[in-house]
Amino acid sequence: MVMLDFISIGEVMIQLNSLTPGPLRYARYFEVHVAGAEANVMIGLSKLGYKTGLITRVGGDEFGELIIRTLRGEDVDVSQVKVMEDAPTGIYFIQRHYPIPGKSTVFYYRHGSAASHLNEEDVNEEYVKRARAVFLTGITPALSKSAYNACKKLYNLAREYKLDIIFDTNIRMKLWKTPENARSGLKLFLEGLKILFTNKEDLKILFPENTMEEAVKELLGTGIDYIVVKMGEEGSKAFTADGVEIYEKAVTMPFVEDVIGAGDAFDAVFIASIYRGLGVEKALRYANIAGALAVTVRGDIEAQPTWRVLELMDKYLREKMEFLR
Ligand code: KDG
Repeated sequence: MVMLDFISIGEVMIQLNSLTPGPLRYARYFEVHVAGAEANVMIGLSKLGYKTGLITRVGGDEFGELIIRTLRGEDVDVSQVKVMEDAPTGIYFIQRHYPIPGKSTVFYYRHGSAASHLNEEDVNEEYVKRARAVFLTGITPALSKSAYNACKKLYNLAREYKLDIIFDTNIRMKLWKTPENARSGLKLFLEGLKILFTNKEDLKILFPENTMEEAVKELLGTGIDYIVVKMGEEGSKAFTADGVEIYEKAVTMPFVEDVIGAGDAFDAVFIASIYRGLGVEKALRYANIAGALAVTVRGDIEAQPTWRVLELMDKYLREKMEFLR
């Protein structure tokens, strides 16, 4: 069995991204992409030289075939991908720049999809124990009770075998339905983490009584090494167990095509940079660059950077700052 650096569990879908901005009722052309938060992060890490794998289910249809080919093409291990003949591959649509210019809205058609049937049997102990780290998000546990149990098994195995656990809260209210469901569903996954990615809105759902600073303090108390709060156009903050707090301004791009997937590109680069020993400041800087690059294209994975692109962009942005000074 292969030895992998990072593994994850989650749904990969076909993304139908409207070619024209504005309300979908007027959209006539959609572009096909392959995306899903956990797959996006595995692909992002793969582009940065890490060996990754994904546990998932796809339908026995053409879309499932496309997903498997895409994962393979991006060098993500697909040995734990099951093809289900009696359930479809999930799809979703993206509406861009409406109602708010610069923002996108997601419409899911994933209920009853193959990946919503993920269950504990899909999590193979032999596969998990060979990995170095496990990446989980708050999306997969919201897909169904059985998918929740699969995530719980993966999380518990990771703890048992002392693998690093990285979690992105990624609360999708369209899936959880109520903040209470999200809060009670996700509490279990917040202990013993190496890295926690979150945002202000998710922290408010998870810790309704606390300010962001109080929530971060409480989480750091559970032994998390790094907490990263992604704030979109406002930049991002990283907090470490040894008391370091860093703020990095967002990198603004001259145009925005589609913001969906920026957070995943951010995660992949932050994780890769930490594991490469670049330090938290550089990790945050590179992650912001990756998030900014992701919004310049439709699709989540297409603009994810290599190290060379990160170095180039970093240099370009610094020179631009010097020039403007
Ligand atoms: O982070 C981007 C993802 O949210 C998007 O690609 C779709 O995976 C997705 C989801 O479940 O929302």
